[in-house]
Amino acid sequence: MTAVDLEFDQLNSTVDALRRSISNRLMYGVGKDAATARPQDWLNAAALAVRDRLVARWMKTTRHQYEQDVKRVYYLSMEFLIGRTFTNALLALGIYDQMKEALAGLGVDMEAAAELEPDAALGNGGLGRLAACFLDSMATLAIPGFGYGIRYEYGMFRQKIIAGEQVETPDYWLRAGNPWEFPRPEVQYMVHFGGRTIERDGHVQWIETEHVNAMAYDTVIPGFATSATNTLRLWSARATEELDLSAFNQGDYRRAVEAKETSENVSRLLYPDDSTPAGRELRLRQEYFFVSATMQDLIRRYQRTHSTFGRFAEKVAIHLNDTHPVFAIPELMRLLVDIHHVPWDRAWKLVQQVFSYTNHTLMPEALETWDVEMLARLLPRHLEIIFDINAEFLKDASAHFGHDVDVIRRISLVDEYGQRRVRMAHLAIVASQKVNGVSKLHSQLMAREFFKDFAHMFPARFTNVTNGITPRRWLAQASPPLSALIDQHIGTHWRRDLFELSKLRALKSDAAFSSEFRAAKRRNKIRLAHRLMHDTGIMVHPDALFDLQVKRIHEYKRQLLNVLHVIVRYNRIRAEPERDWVPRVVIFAGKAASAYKMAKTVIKLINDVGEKVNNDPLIGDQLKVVFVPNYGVSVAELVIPAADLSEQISMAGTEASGTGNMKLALNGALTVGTMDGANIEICDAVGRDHIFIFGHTAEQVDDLRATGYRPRQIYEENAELRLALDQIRTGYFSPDDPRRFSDIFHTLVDWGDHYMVLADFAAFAEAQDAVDARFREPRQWTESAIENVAGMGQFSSDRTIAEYAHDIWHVKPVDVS
Ligand code: GPQ
Repeated sequence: MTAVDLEFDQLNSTVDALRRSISNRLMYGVGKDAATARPQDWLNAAALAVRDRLVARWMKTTRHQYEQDVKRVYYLSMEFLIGRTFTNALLALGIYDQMKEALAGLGVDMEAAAELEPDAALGNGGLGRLAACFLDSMATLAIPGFGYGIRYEYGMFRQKIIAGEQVETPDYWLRAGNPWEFPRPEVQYMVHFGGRTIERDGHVQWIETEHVNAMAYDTVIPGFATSATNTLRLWSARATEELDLSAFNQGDYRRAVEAKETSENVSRLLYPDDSTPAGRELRLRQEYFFVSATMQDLIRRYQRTHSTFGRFAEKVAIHLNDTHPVFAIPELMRLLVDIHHVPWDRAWKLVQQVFSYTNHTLMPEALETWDVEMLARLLPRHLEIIFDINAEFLKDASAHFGHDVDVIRRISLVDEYGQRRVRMAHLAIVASQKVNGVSKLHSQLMAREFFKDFAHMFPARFTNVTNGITPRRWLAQASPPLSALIDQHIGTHWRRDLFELSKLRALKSDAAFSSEFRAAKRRNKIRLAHRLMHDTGIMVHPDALFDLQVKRIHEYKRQLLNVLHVIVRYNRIRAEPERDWVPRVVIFAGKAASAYKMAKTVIKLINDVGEKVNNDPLIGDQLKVVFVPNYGVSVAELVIPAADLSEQISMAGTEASGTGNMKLALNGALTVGTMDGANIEICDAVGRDHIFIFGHTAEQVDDLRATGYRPRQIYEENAELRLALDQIRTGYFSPDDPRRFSDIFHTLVDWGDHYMVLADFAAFAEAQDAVDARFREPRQWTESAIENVAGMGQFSSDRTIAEYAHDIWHVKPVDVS
């Protein structure tokens, strides 16, 4: 920042200046006066005052980007799981304390008001939250980037737990208005569907289509302690004609409105499926809708300063966050070839230079494919383009592999087994200059197993970029007590350089530091205990070990393994209630996809087990089981800082990376985990002595499957496990409906136990015994916790983004000084 900017910023950051701004914004922005304002109005007024201060930086960054004609990154994602913005923006601007005082002067409790802000929950889980962390890091590192996505009117559903079951309610997050966004009615693009193609004058035309407009909404993304910002541009569907006038004139008002409603449905709601493709027509429309608008927008931006496409690849990098935005590839081809009349070969070269793709899962059932017939109906021109790309690709592949029909069938962009389907991951790989996985193990499995034919053809294309998380939200904002303690000892710079945390290692045996460290954790546990009491009526003791498994409910993540251990522990305590057990609070949180029956049954089982355990007078405080409803970014910010133990227990080879594992370790929780995803790198970073690793490795999983896995044998041989499973099967936890959980039993014992829960059970229980033993030694435990925090440097999303910028996008920070 220049001296003048700094002075301007400082003037605007005083308590007085803020108080004046808030009063102004309340009056002229919200339209209320102090006498009638409700807390929500004050929050909106304060948010507008903050936004005003961001806008000055935003304009400046945009101007510098334009003047320096920088290369920009376009980060395309169907999901951005942002959470709340208010506190985050205050911390980024360095005006948290001033704002608190200004609001107090107006009679408003800032922390209470901040709780009224709804989460922007435009995502399902890890993938969407990763995109949000990336926006934060791109802005902080001054990487010229745009996030592009969909402005869903309804975000991730709200989860209520009623009688132990998940009940979904709609999340109309825009109800009270959204002070962070700027509608851009002047930025609209038409998006076409349906119709057919013809050839005229040597060019293909796509005709007789229906259409909908995509209108832009922009949100400023502040960088932390820098004047650099970025933009998140989300598209909202607008009917191309307000009303179908012919219907209207014929007196059919209902039909006139209906057509408008239908076309605007495309941005109405987020599909609540995590790692499972929805495969529905509306989903396909959503995917195409947002990438078409985005490609048109970025071409227009490029053409403002360039008259030919000669420098396109020097100025543009387009990143595909999983396969959901992959229609951007044929759409860019269509725009270049059909609209801008670039010859096919040249257009294809450009495409291959600008795109890059991140894969986020290898589970076969999670890989996205689209039915050829549906594509022919909805996107006929794109299907032709995909076929043409495929024809050329298969020629190259034959040249590479010789005429090996098996290989050709495996790698074709079109799956010809049964009903023909386009394989979106294959299209992404063929069109991208770089393809990456999200942890070392995941990237290895990708190149050596799942996409090995592609890796053989294009060895230089495959790479790894391990995920990361933003320390601003996940430590500075989520845990004020721990951040303040760290600041006192090593200064505040860790927020921008997380490797600074390694300095904490020198303090790990310092008795005074350790006891303050424990006190910080305890404050976070008390904060959570109050909320649990309030929300669930369950009383927990802050001195107990807080054991967290918080993530989407999925069989591969193995919440069932955790529940089985809880039941075994319960039985053990009941058998010897007088022994001095390590008291535990086992906390679960997470949503189940609305159509995922087994995941919903797991939620019910957790709640039924909790009901039994929590009300058993023999157990008392030695064991509590809590299901925290409506897991999302804000709930995560509350529960993660309170964790002692982090459960990362997916079957090895299934969790691409995980990012909750990083957030929990950063907050001083010890991990009990399998050698899966980023757990392996966390293990290396914190040291084998400070993490509890158990279970089959990915390789051992494969071997076990190859030699014949027999879960029933394990059931028969392990008495404790057998008792727990029999209790589930016979209704011990569900006396009102004894057969409620019989499918869970059979899935594990008789139907193959696909995720090898029983195979890892004994090792898991042993690891949990080691956890208890360590927890009995508070000094040792705290030392390990400090080692965890100290080792998290490499898991900052700043490191991740620096790698993408340097190795994949080839973009440099913009100079904003
Ligand atoms: N992930 Cl494919 C999602 O959250 N949703 C998805 O649709 C897919 C992946 C997760 C993945 O399961 C985690 O292991 C990763 O840490 C996360 O993406 C971010 O890469």
